[in-house]
Amino acid sequence: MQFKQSPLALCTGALLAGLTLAGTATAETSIERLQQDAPSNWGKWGDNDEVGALNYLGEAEAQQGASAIRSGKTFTLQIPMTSGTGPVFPGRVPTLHFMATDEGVYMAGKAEPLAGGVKYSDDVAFMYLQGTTHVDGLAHAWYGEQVYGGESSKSTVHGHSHADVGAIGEKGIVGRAVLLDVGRHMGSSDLHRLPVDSCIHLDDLQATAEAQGTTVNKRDILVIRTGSIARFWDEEPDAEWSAMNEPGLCYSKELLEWIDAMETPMIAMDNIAVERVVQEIDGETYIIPLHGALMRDMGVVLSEIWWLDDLAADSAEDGQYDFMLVAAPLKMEQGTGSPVNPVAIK
Ligand code: UVW
Repeated sequence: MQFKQSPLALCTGALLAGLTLAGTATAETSIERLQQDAPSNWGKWGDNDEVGALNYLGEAEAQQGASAIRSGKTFTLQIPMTSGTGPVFPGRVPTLHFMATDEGVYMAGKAEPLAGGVKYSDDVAFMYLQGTTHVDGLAHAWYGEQVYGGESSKSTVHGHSHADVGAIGEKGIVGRAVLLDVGRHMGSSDLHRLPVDSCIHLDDLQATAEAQGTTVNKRDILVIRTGSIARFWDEEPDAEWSAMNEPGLCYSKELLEWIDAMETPMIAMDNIAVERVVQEIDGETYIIPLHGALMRDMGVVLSEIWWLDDLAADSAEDGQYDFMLVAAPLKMEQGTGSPVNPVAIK
């Protein structure tokens, strides 16, 4: 499976499709049929809600997070932003970083030091907002003609007027998180990685928690490690690996029902899409079906491309898999997603 069009071309195509379909009924899609009896949180937090399951995180949950702090050790969980390179979803390009002002500009006589002699540098970045470790706004993925909460998918045109990432930036993400190191529990014995093409199911999460001695509480943020994203920095890159065959969660009704019952506010992972990008369900091929189920229907916030290897190595050593998580996406108004550098405090 390959993406042959750029997202911009896809966007234009979608707009054209929208124009030609105006006024005509749209055929029911496979995901619409699949999700008919699946959990939905539309309306649970009011008609205009834009942050979904993050509503589960309040003052009590922030205190739960603080109670998980034992040593005070901190870990930053963003990958490095290196100009022109980095793991991104197919069709996106990594961040490009340019210097606008530096010593070279002064040397060329194109800028003068400020009065008194101070000089300064400036820079500019061109970036997909999902081009590094990021949090997705709830309207970032949808199916049919409605985004999270039932708002029209036309609310995404020219910027999200509903459920943008700015709403999540406004709220912030603070709570108790648990690391489920599936890569260590079920993966290779040296790098503790899941093989390509692995599907993570609910029983894998539960077995990992049990092996770690970790209790997953209601309203915990789930941080799931596959070991996958680290392959990008291997000295000898794994030719087998691509975004399309990365290990990730796989769709099942049991998984959705467990996440619903656990009141999970957010799922963060060290892969490109949280889930296996391409999945076979009941003999049909789906691409990112959990984005439809979790994000659009349940309002569960998804966050990807996390750097978890240092935190995981430390947790394997001290046996502490719960921690306080603080993550503040940018208040990018109308944005689909935002870069984030989450901080775990143990
Ligand atoms: C897609 O998977 C399309 O987007 P994201 O990486 O933000 O989830």
